[in-house]
Amino acid sequence: DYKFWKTQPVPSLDEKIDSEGPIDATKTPDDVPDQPFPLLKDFQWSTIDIEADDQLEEVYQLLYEHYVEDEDATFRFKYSHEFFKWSLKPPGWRKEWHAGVRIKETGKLVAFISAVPITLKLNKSGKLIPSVEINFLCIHKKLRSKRLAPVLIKEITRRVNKQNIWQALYTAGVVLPSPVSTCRYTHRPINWSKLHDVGFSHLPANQTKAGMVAFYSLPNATKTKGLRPMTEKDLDQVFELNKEFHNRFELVQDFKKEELSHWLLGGKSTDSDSNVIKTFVVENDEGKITDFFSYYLLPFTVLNNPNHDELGIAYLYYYATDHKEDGYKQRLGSLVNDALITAKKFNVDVFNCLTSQDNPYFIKDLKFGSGDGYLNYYLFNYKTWPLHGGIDPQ
Ligand code: YNC
Ligand code: MG
Repeated sequence: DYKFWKTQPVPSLDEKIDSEGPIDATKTPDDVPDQPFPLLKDFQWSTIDIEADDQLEEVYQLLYEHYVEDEDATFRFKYSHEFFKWSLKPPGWRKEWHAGVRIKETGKLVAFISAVPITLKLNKSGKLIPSVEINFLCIHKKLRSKRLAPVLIKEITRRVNKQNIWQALYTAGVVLPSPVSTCRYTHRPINWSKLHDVGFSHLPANQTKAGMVAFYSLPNATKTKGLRPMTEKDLDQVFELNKEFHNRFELVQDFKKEELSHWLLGGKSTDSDSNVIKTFVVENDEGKITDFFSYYLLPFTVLNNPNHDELGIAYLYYYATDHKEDGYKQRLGSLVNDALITAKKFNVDVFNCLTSQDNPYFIKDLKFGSGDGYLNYYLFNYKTWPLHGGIDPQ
């Protein structure tokens, strides 16, 4: 019955939305308590300095052991140090927004939650909303169901409010009051044999393993003329292309140029040598960037398997094209097919995408199959009509 969420500025599940805007009355940072929310006596707050390797390693260990798993506990997300630096240190990041809880006596890190700054844009109203994105909420398995999560959420809210920010975006597999959109995960096997070995993909009746491998095989060379990895020099053009393209969608992140650089090039200033984020552009004969696509790499730990301990996974991220109307859907499809091909080089076993953006246009053709997982998108302290998109492709 959402004892905690009922007390928060979010629409209830049965609420009819008839207006857009903040839910809470306007406040100022001075209205917000200076002191952290109290914890039970054996615990203490600890701001994590992720620029210190040993502290980053503590977050890594906590999430490695205790973060999101699939329903059967066969796989768990495996974030790397580099991934954390990419996702927790975008331009404008703040140290106090990486909040941990430690056991007083031993100093052991047992819980974590993070916020990073983003600007949301609602294209219907044109509103720009200074916000944060909340991620990596994690509590040690032995401390579950003790109502610690609400304390973490209230404390990160306090720290964000102190900076005069009152809205947040977050996603979760669980249903809470109330999703602004829900997307489904889809999966495109790259290395079907391995996916089958670890129990991720099943052999359909009337099929052979060799047949499945053949069905999913991809050429070695990409098809789009002028395709190459993005570099910092492409940033101005990619920025404009992305901005224009994002007008298609109802809720987007409004990027400053240096933010886009961070999210697409991984904070590397000279070239795109990040191991986490891969971005490719298409340059035509006149030197114009006509398209780009990107994906990030986030493996799964395979739990309890004698032959494999890791699964390579790519997630489709941002893309844009200047192709319009007739050629549009086809162009998207061939770009993403090239994304699949480039991903083979990075030991990707499965390529994932959500039913967000215009992904439903190519999901079936490119042999993505619907998964069991859904991802719910939430806004904190902001009411808006349910968004379109996130259509189920099957
Ligand atoms: C969840 N994922 O409903 P009610 S996603 C939010 N997001 O509250 P307890 C969640 N709330 O129903 P546990 C949640 N999961 O009574 C549960 N809840 O109102 C709610 N898993 O607390 C739940 N990471 O401490 C209930 O539960 C209350 O010990 C129960 O801890 C939960 O990062 C959790 O899936 C998820 O580590 C920490 O199970 C734990 O079970 C765990 O008794 C594995 O909590 C890892 C995992 C979640 C990944 C994520 C986004 C989080 C968003 C949080 C909300 C942010 C709001 C905006 C704040 C900033 C505002 C500004 C400005
Ligand atoms: Mg708890």
